[in-house]
Amino acid sequence: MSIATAAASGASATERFQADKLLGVGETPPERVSELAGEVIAAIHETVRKHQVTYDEYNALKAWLIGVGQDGEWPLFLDVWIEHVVEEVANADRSGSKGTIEGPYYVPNAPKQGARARMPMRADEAGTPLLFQGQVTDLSGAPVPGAKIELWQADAAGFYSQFAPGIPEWNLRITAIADEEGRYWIETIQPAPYQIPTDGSCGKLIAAAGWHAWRPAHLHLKVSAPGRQLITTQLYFPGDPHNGDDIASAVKPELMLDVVEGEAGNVTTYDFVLDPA
Ligand code: MBD
Ligand code: FE
Repeated sequence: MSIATAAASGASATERFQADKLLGVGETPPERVSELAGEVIAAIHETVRKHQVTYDEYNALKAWLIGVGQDGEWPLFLDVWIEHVVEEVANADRSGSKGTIEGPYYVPNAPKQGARARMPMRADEAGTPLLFQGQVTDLSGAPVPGAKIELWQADAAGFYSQFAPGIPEWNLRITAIADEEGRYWIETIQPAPYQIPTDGSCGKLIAAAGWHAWRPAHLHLKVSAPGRQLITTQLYFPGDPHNGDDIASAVKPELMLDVVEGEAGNVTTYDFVLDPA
């Protein structure tokens, strides 16, 4: 049986990033590169002086940085510890739904369904059934017909398809198209909290620093429509022990779901408001 390893999921995340994210990225002007790289390097010098960093510590850092690359964990490291501030800056001017980080496990072009949809899942998929429903509107409250809702999530063991072994390719990944009133209903299951792999370099940093390795359970979304700004976000479940100390700092109060327990499973309603493009 194949088991989930940091190196395998890291390699997949690195390949995914190289395939999807580098197209159409323009060249950064040299003045900008010089300013940004120069300040980051100067901040490191400052830390070395302030804390009188030794050669042993410098070599430990060097070994760790090499290991992050060898494990393919740069996507994980950057999205857990850096992306939330990039998102904060990028989305500061929006008035519609709150965004948060994308993370390393998005895959474009998940199977398309209509407004009444069921996540691709295994016949015996574990986890509490969850009906995730809502409506997409614009800033004036007018429905956005045919809005595209991309939803991806971990399974009830905390693993993502295409990044952990033995899971069907599109498991718990979907592109749903809202109806004429911007409404959607997606049957899924409640995801489990996500633990940063303990056997890779990010896990080693976490252990060496005495931090915890957890993200609270979450749904990932990209919601979009022609003439509107795409929003990338996540939604969280009340009562999760890590809602208050997400290692990726990606929880916001506006992103907390209200989950109602029913006979056939749980139901949650979340409406999205899209900013104009
Ligand atoms: C995840 O599931 C995630 O969403 C982020 C941001 C980082 C690591 C794992
Ligand atoms: Fe995630």
